Amino acid sequence: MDLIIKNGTIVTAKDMFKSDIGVADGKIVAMGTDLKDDNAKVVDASGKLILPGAIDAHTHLAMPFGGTISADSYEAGTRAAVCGGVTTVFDYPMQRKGHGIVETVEGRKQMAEKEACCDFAFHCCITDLNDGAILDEFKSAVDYGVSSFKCFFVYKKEGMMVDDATFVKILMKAKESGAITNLHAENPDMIDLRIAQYLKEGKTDAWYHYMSRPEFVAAEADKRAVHWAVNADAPLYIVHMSDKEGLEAAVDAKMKGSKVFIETCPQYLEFTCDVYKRPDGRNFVCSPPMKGEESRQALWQAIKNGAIDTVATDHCPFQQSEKDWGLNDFTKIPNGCAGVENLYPYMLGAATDGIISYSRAVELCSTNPAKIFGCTDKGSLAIGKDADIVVYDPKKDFTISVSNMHSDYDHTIWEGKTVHGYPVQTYVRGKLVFDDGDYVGKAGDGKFVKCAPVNF
Ligand code: DUC
Ligand code: ZN
Ligand code: ZN
Repeated sequence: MDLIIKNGTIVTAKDMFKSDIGVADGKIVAMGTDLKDDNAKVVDASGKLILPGAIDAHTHLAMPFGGTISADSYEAGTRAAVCGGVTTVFDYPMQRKGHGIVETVEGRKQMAEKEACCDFAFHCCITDLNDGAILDEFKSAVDYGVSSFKCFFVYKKEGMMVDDATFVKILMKAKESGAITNLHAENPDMIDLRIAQYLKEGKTDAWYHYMSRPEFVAAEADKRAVHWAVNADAPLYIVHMSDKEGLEAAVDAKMKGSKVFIETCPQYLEFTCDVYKRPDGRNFVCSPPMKGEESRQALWQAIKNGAIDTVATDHCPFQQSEKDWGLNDFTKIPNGCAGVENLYPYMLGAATDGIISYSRAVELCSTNPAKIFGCTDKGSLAIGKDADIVVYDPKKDFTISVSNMHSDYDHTIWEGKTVHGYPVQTYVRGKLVFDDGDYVGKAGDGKFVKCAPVNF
């Protein structure tokens, strides 16, 4: 063996137990007590929890958006990821009119192969069916290793929105091809109507970002998406769920047996729309925006009772100077916030605080995303799985600040937040990449994760 992590407590989505863990050639090869091998490096993890690396199922790295490019490259974003215990990210390449899926993803894959510090997979955003050719390509995309496609109900002017007919075609073809459809659900016409009204009235500060897309604007789209998925009998994954009414509709469909999966993000669990009243409110501008306290509570309830399937970040940071474009006009603020380094500490911190169990945090951040998106080698600590391992110290408190993060952005919405418990080591396929506060890996360590076809 190359590595033995001894005396720790293993956490799976189901239980926790004392065990050593042995690694060879990037895989977990042994679990049990008193593992020995004179050739192996031995790490004493007494008092620590041993977790599967998190899978952040939602990032936008180096994404052209809002008149600029998101501030974290594949290198910076994945460097930050491993320093927060994330060992795989799912990024979102954007297919455009006239271009194919594999062609689009291949370009991003080549960029990531050079830069990535953790493993990476892709969901491909579909913005145009190219007269049906894109639907015909779904099967080859799945064979290539991309088994999820994303649609936007918003971003009409940006040429990213799909209409209902296109959405239903994608839902059905994805199902037939062994893929799942992801959706960003907000109602674009209501947003445009409300923005126009607020700008006309001279209401231009960040609060009106929230006011132009409040709860009912997301809820209509959540319900419409669920309606079409139920009727098409096709799997649907709603990204960044933020509102109570939409959540309830999705949970209702799920309870009745439909394959509706729900993702939320730490920012919707931590903050409410009140952040948009702060002097730095523009820094919290992302879409969908944070909602009211009732929604925040409902999301936590669904985290606790099992109704939410995954927590991911929608990591899409922009620099302060870019956020400042919207000082006098909220529509000019590039949408997105940082989060990839905070995901696992935040959810595990909720476990340390007794709000959820460690197993539930692992299920939400690792085991479920692996299952839903066909990462067959990842998502749990078991013999034969990739040795993506996080050593977590439940006693180490950590106060988040831009100065102790490992991204390229220059501010964070998480500034000053203290989490109880923190990762102390991260291994990607057996290689130590984060050690006691320091990044110790190198760009290019990360590998493309070929996702298996998914069948629900
Ligand atoms: N929302 C964001 O805030 N940023 C990136 C894309 C998105 O849908
Ligand atoms: Zn989105
Ligand atoms: Zn997103």
